[in-house]
Amino acid sequence: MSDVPARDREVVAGAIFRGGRLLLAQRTSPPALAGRWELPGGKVEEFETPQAALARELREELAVEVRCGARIGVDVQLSAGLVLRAYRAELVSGEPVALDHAQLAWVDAEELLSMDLVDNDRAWIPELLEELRAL
Ligand code: 9L3
Ligand code: MG
Repeated sequence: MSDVPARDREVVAGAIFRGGRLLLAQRTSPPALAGRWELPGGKVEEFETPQAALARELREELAVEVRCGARIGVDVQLSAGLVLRAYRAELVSGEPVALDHAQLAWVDAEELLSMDLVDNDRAWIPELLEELRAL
């Protein structure tokens, strides 16, 4: 046993803005989250940076290349040892397609408020709205 507390494992999610809209993706799993909308992303692997993980996840899930930008919104504790963080993601190449989700949607500020977002991602609504309304 070590006296050093383990760092939280991180789940990264990407906020892609374009033309005054934000990209949301509709989950297919687990059953409790299927049908609900999220910022796409996933777990950071061991020895991987959050930035590299975001690029890998969005490549796997959306078939795009992104540049990971600044953090946006608060840290969301998912469970003991697992923390969810959102980052801005700038599209470098490719057009997002739903490889892992049911469908994608580009939403404006009003539409964001009407989407059935997963509970964890609702924590970021203030910053996402602020950004959308400034665009
Ligand atoms: N999660 C929540 N909001 C998000 C993302 C990308 C992920 N925007 C949660 C759902 C799962 C866990 O994090 O419980 C791991 O995500 P994934 O690998 O199933 O996408
Ligand atoms: Mg995912």
